[in-house]
Amino acid sequence: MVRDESGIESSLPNSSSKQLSMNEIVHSAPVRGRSGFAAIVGRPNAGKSTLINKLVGQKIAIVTAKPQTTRNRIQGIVTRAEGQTVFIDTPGLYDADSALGRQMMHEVAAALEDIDVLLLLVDASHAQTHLDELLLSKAKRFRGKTILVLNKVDRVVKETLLPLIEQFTQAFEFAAIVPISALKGVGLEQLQQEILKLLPEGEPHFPEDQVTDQPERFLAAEVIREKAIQSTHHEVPYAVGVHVDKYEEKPRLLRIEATLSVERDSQKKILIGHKGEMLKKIGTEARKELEKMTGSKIYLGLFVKVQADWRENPAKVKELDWHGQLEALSELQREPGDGE
Ligand SMILES: Nc1nc2c(ncn2[C@@H]2O[C@H](COP(=O)(O)OP(=O)(O)OP(=O)(O)O)[C@@H](O)[C@H]2O)c(=O)[nH]1
Ligand SMILES: [Mg+2]
Repeated sequence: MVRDESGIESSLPNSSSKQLSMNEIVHSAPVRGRSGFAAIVGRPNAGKSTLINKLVGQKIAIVTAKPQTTRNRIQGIVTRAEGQTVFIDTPGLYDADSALGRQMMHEVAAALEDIDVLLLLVDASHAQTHLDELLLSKAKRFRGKTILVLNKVDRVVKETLLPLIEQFTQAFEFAAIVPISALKGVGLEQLQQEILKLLPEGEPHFPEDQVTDQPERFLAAEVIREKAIQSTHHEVPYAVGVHVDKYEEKPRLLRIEATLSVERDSQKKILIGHKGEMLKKIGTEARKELEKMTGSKIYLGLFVKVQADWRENPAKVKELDWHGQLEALSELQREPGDGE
């Protein structure tokens, strides 16, 4: 399962974690695998989170049929004999129209910093009359190599795939073009091989059993948000923000309390539902999934509150960003009893 130690520490390179004795230094040949970072960038709903989950082999990012599901960048770490690839899932690219949207696009920009390979993920099953210039501009501005990944080929016939490949080939010099189905797991081995070829030689950045930089309490918030998105319609899915207030690991019980924020009273009513049925459904679905993921018995308490127009408020948007929350938590843990 996802490691739940301080995400800050676990996101540090592990190269100094083991002290070698002189004997080992003399006798063991250095392991020179490949190691680096690959960001997955694409339009909303293209299948970026589905892909990262499939590559990692477990769920670290939530997936829904509705666009704009992912709001923060998340790393998914894949370690194999040939090397380690750190994949970065990102929010889908769109013309941001709110403080939340701008924060999401900032997450994409942050994911592109210091990476080795850019993966442009395109939904090949989506009819495209003209080339996606916003997407291509990311590749044009990126200084490293870009791989074009054509997803959802399980839904596409060859006759539509070939002209699409031709169109992209004319527009940009990709290091490789790889058709895949993230959902069915088709083409993923070829994709991993193409990425590994482009990564520099080096030691892994993370321990080999680590799969993500996202601590469990934030994955819990995301799973709750996934169930809320899947259960609601119209503007409600986009207006929901989830904050975990309490995450207590007792010997036989994991106690989670979380608040779902919406922007209006009408949305609160929908989320709670008739006699509380909607909130109960969301809670039961989230609890069952989290119990499977953690292997623990879970008590899940959910609350709903209205924070008017929170998506337009940069400070409120920041509160829901888990990278920022993590920094605040580690500050809190450092303060008492540090003696410094
Ligand atoms: N048929 C098919 N559906 C897919 C494939 N990959 C993803 N999907 C579906 O596409 C929808 C969106 O998938 P996500 O993984 O959430 O897409 P995303 O790019 O992360 O979306 P945002 O986070 O909103 O940017 C879901 O319903 C997935 O099941 C695929 O290879 N084939
Ligand atoms: Mg996503």
